[in-house]
Amino acid sequence: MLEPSQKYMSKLFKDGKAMFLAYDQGLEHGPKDFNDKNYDPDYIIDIALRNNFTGLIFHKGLAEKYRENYAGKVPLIVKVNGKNNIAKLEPYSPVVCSVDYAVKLGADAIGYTLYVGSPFESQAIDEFREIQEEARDYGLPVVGWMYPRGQFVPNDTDPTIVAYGARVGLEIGADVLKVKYTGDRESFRKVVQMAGKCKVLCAGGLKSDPKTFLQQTKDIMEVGASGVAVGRNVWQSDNPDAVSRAIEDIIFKGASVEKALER
Ligand code: FBP
Repeated sequence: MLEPSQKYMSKLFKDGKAMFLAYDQGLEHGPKDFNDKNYDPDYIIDIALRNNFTGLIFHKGLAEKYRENYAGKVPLIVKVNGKNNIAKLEPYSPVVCSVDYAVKLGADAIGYTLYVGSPFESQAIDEFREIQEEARDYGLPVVGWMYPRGQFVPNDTDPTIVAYGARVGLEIGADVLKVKYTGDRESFRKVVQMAGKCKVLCAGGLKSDPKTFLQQTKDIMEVGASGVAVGRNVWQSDNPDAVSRAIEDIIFKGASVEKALER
C-alpha cells in the first residue's frame, strides 16, 4: 500500500476533521504536568469517551495496561517513540514500540516525533523511514509530530521553521502532521500550505485560558487545518468536558468561540 487505508482514516477523521486527546506527556514531561486527577490514565480515557474525541494518543505501556477500558471505544494512536526531559541534551526520541507491536495493541495510527533540525535528525529520519514503510504494510496512517528543535532552532514556534517542519513531514511520507501554533492565523495558513495533502493538526501547548485556546482552534480551522491533537488544555482544565465540547463545536460545527463557550 502506498497510502493509509480509508478504514483507518475514516475512523480518525469525521468529515475530514479530527480531535485527538494527547496523553504521552507522562513520558515526555513527567509528573509536573499532573494533578491528583489527571495522573490517572482512566481519568483521561473517560474524558475521551464522554466527549467524542476521534483519537486517543498513548505510548505502548498505557495502551497495554488500560486496554480493557478504551479498546473499541475510541481510536488509538500509538506513539512509537518518546523520551523524557530530564537530561537537557540535543533532542532525539528513540523508538519504544515497533509497528508490529502497535498493531497487536490495536493501533489505528502510528505516532512518531521528529525533531527537525536536531543534530540527531539523520538517525531519526532513518528510523522514521522504517516505521513509515512498515505502517504502510498495514495501511496505518502515520502521524508525525513535526517539532523543529535543538541548538540550531532558536525559536520552535517561528512561522518559517514550523512551516519547514510541516514540509519535511510531507516530503518524508507522514500522513497527518502535528505542529505547534505559530501565534497567528496568517502564518499558520502558510504552514497548512506547506503541508500539501497532509492533514494538519495543531498541538495545544501549555494550558492557557479557555478563550485563548479556543480562539487558536478557531483560527487554525479557518486557514485549512483539520483539527487538534490536544492534551493539557483539556485534561488540566477544571472543566475538561466544557472545553472538549467547545472544541468539538468549533471543529465539527464551525461554531464561533462565543457560541462554543456558551454550551
Ligand atoms: P499538549 O496539547 O499538552 O501541548 O500536547 C501536545 C504534545 O505534542 C504532546 O503530544 C507531547 O507530549 C507534548 O506536546 C510535547 O511537548 P514538548 O513540546 O514540551 O516536547
